[in-house]
Amino acid sequence: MLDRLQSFLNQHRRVLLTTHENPDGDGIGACLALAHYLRFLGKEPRIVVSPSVPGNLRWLDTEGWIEPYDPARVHAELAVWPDAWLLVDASEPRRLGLMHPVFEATKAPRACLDHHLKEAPKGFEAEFTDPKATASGELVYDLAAPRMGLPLPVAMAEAIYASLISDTGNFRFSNSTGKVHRMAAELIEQGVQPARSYQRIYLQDTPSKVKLWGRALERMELLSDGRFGLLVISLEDMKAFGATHDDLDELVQQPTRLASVEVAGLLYETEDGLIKLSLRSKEAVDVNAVCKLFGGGGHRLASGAKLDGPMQAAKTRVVAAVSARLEQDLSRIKVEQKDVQTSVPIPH
Ligand SMILES: [Mn+2]
Repeated sequence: MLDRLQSFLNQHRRVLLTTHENPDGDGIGACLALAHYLRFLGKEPRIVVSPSVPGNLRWLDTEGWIEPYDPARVHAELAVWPDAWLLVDASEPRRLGLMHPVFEATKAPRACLDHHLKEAPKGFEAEFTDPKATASGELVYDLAAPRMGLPLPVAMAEAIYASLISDTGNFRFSNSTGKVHRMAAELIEQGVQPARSYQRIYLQDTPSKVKLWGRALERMELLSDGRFGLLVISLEDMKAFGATHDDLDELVQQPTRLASVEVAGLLYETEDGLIKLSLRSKEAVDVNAVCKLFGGGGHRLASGAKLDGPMQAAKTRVVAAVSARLEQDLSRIKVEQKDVQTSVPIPH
């Protein structure tokens, strides 16, 4: 796959890198690392994201590569500038959000680089996906490190490290593979300072964010005998605290702090009247299957979808779907455990 990606890059000079709307640390880190690599190859990289780069990731952009998407003025030429598009950390064109129309209007070949578990990507001339990878940044490292030779420039190593910590929850999630840890070790040897990266990416909250989280947690609902912890945020809540979309990052994880919770959920209202759903599972429950019911997707333990409003109707559908999936997956585990117990001879 990486050889195919390399030959795709070889064929184009002006490469437009972008990621899904409301970019995260993996999308941004992988785009920046790719930009470093493309410059090394003598190419002309450009990164445009919608709506903009989150404040806690801005320090990674040491070259000032990232442009916030502006459909009206600055980016009128975007359909014609690139020789190729590369959508990073997503494999569904609609995830470009506001940039989707210009993506559809371009004549340049379009490709995606992604690690999400989805059906085969549609709407691209080329696709580079590997669901075994933990982060898009991991794929960029595998591509660039052997071809550039170590050490990588520190800013590039920091961008890849940001990808890894973003998609592993700072090496807490089940996708924190041995390979990811070995990669992190190599990046540290190339100049990454883990405490510095952690502080700059994670310890950047604003009072409005902490207060919004407080409101959400205060109203948390414990459903399905305490196994489903659900948080709900309305547009009114967002306005009351002057909060932004970035302030919701990682909020969905919070109910999993409770011992009883197997599935954590966040429902929040967006300006366009849709309800966004995020689900996280500790281990046993396949929340990707739930999100697929609503036309969304992601990973088995972390997934999302968009539902029609109003909130109460969306919530009813989500609660029913999650509780059904909880029953199904937890009863299967009980059966498996029983099988194990009866098949193992009890020593005397
Ligand atoms: Mn990712």
